[in-house]
Amino acid sequence: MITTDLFPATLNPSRQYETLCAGAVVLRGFALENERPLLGAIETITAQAPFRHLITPGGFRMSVGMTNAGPLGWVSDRRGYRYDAVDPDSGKPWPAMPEVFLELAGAAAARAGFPGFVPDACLVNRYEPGTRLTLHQDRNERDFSQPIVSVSLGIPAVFLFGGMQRTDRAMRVPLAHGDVVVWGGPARLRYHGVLPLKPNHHEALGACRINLTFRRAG
Ligand code: MD6
Ligand code: FE
Repeated sequence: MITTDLFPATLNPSRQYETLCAGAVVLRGFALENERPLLGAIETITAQAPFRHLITPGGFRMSVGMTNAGPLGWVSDRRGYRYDAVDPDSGKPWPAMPEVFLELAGAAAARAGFPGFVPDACLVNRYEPGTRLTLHQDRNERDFSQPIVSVSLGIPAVFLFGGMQRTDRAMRVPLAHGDVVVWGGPARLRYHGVLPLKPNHHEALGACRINLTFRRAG
């Protein structure tokens, strides 16, 4: 093989598609083509439904800032985790799912072997240096046969990718601007999280990482 060092990672065909385990892949740079429209759509969403720090059922303030787009939004409070059609801060429906989000999520899922994915929820997460997400499973969705598509933008992060038990040893997967992780089938309920972000700067987003997580929730 002569491809290894001739191209940047995002252009190198041999590195575009990385399998983490059965059902989970990283598509390097998959979102770069749509960078401008994606960032524009995030501005539109956060103007209507600003990032906020949710309270966990146990009473802790999450360090990740969150908001949503689409028919359903993921929320947490003292009563638990759930999906809701209404933004509890405004009392209004969440901002519409942008067309560029639907296209990107559907294309990434298809590339990973999950054709026909039409998300009804996009959780928008904002991380600043020091922010982390502890190991968890995504299990508030109705249908675990549907995958999850996760888009990383802005400063890099290390994604923790564990097993079916919280105590299983976790892989460390570095994620950069434009990388997309798709997650489904036998991997759908694996524990995962994000290590505390290191101080850094991104030309488009400053000292911030934004993660878009697409689900079929309802
Ligand atoms: C994040 N992601 O990357 C948080 N969940 O900021 C998640 O919690 C996540 O990336 C399920 C599948 C992929 C993910
Ligand atoms: Fe998750």
